[in-house]
Amino acid sequence: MRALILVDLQYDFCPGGALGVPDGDKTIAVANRVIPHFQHVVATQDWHPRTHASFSANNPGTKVGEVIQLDGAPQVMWPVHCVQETDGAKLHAGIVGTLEGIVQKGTDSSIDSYSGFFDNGHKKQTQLHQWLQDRWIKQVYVMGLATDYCVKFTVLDALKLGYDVKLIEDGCYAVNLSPGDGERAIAEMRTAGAGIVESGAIGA
Ligand code: VGL
Ligand code: ZN
Repeated sequence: MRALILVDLQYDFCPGGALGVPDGDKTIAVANRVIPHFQHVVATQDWHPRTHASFSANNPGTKVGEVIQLDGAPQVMWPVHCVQETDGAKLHAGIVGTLEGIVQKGTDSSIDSYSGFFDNGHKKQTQLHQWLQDRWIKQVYVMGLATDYCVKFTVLDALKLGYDVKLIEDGCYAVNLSPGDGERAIAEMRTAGAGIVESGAIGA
């Protein structure tokens, strides 16, 4: 059994949003093209308390894009984004079809969570692995925002958990804090064992 994982297709990651990814809204048409090919579709949702430690605004003296040490690990300072219950945190309403599952992440204010499976410290799991296990899913197709953060870490964790993973390359866009981050992320996912596919090649 296979599933489609839609990563963080939220307004704050689309152009005009708090952490707008260039062309991020182009993922929606890709999602709508591939959704009908999957029996199981699950979306992740970045869902932060306003006090979240990844926000530059909560770390006085820092600037957006800067990397600080947070509990001994590097942490990028982000603009305030995907705050629980705000419009920017909503999944894009242009997604057509039913999402069987929604997995929220980044809900602990003290630690960031790029992956849909674990927080960045790998201390706590979300329900995503169990959700997939409950449905006998062995293969996951992953697309969404952003290539160089949440998509990358979701793919790498899925591989570590033993899933056969396909990245839908044209369904992903990158933040590119440094030019080339998106390309490097794709290379890293490929090296780790992910298959790289285009949405047009996905059939029943
Ligand atoms: C993301 C930065 C901060 C993402 C989430 O969805 O890639 N990036 N929070
Ligand atoms: Zn976030």
